[in-house]
Amino acid sequence: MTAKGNFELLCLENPLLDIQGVGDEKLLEKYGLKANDAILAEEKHMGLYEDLIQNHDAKLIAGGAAQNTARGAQYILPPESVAYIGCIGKDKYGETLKDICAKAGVRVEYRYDDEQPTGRCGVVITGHNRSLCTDLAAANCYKLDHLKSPEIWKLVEQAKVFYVGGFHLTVCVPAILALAEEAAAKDKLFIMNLSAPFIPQFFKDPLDETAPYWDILIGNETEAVAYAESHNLNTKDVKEIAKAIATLPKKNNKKPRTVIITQGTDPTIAAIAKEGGDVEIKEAPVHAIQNENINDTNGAGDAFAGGFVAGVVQGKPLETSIDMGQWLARLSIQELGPSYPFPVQTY
Ligand code: 26A
Repeated sequence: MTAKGNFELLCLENPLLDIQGVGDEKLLEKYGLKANDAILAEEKHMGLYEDLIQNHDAKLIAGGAAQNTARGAQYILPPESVAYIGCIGKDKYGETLKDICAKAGVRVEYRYDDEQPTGRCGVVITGHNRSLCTDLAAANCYKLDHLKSPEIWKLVEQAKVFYVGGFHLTVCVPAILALAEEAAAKDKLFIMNLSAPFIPQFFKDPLDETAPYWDILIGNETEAVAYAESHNLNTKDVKEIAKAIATLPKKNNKKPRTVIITQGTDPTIAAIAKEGGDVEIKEAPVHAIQNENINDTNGAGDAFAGGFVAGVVQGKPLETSIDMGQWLARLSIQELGPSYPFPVQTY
């Protein structure tokens, strides 16, 4: 008999269908996109999705950052370990997402919106960069009521670790805080991801509201620098930024905070707060992957988070969890979009 999980990990964020195609400088320019960025779509971006499908041989793939992370964690953990919550529309794209998550073994509990279609993310690949342009639609309609419904709240109570994408700060802060409070009250683990530079830049207040609850914060180097800028930390040094975040006031003082900052192929930084205000810094090298083996980097950060969180759920030492993140990111980079290889490989 194979061991089964008990939905220890609960993830919340924005379920999206990725519409991913290979583009060029001209396509980026046409829609005013940066080569490596993640933004919310405005009116001027609405033609991008059809453009990708018609002219760039775009593929439809499951996306949504934390949904990618949920599938990644479940890739490693025993069956029935991971549940995921978000909002989709009553349409074909939504059913596609549901099917892909079911195949990945993730239990999804979507809220279905009556009016909005399932959200989509236009992904423009140029070389090793990816530009993400998201039309949230139904994903923007997640409601606290859904989380608080008896059936879903049971899953919340059952979970031991919560993972929330920072992208959800644009959607439903009360739901994030409800999970954060549950974690703090019952000494569970609350993990957040900074998700994109625009989150600390333009959603600073809701981000800061969640900060006291972060047991673990994950981000990359550009997000860390954006955080430092919006919080006037006067440094671009990733270690200094990680230290500053690690020592922010904390709600649950039984758990010291850890901050993990990835830096592409440069070493991953971990800042671990110690009692008395000290911070320990660790560095973990990335196992580089040969250029010709790279498919695309869409979802690499989500995969890192998936592997890392799986390690955390299994109670592995920090170094091992980081290595599991790097391992899964390396696998995902070799696949099309935020996907993981089949047959399943073991860490
Ligand atoms: C609110 N925004 C902008 C978003 C996203 C997002 N997921 C949630 N909310 N913008 C892009 N993504 C997802 O990020 C993954 C790559 O890291 C994309 O769907 C893509 O799968």
